[in-house]
Amino acid sequence: MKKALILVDIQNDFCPRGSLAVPGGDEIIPVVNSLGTGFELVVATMDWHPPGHVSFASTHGKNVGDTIVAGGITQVLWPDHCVQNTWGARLAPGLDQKMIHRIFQKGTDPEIDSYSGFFDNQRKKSTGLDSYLRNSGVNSVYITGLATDVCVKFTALDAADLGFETFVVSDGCRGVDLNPGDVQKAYARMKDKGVTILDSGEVK
Ligand code: VGL
Ligand code: ZN
Repeated sequence: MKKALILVDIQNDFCPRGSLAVPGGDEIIPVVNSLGTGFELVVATMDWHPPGHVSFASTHGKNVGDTIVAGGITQVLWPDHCVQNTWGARLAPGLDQKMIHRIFQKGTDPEIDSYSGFFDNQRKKSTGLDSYLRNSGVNSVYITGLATDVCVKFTALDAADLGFETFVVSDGCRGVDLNPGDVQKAYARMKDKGVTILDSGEVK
């Protein structure tokens, strides 16, 4: 049994002063830092968009929260966020970066968004996270990060689909709740998929 800790998008733009601030996003940092000490393998994903990305409302002259169809799938439009090589895209300063063995960038294709840390939303390309975990002998993954109802959710659903025993550490996550109830629905959907939701105190 080898386990890995996955840190999803713990970046400035998802923390309180960021452009897509997740309420209480920075509160997960001490939880994640202390959790990391119990893991042999820690990986991180980073939302890493080029300017003018398809997921930005500004790219289309539309409002945040509007939807468009792009590449045959529905795309929710967000404020500009996690633009490559900007402050907002950096990992949150309080995060203990020494524990991170490898970083996987996602959302780099200007035309395709990527919520999951494993695949883009059209499932065309892999980030390499799946093969990295497999080659490292990992069979169970513990997921933390931002945001519960977006990237954490899709990362957990893909992990379960790929056959990893999948845990989401709830006090190591915070959600956007763009529509109130999204976080609750996300947890219900993850549980349906066989994902275990637990508290950091329960991680063995
Ligand atoms: C995310 C919205 C847009 C996330 C990324 O990391 O949860 N949410 N891009
Ligand atoms: Zn994004």
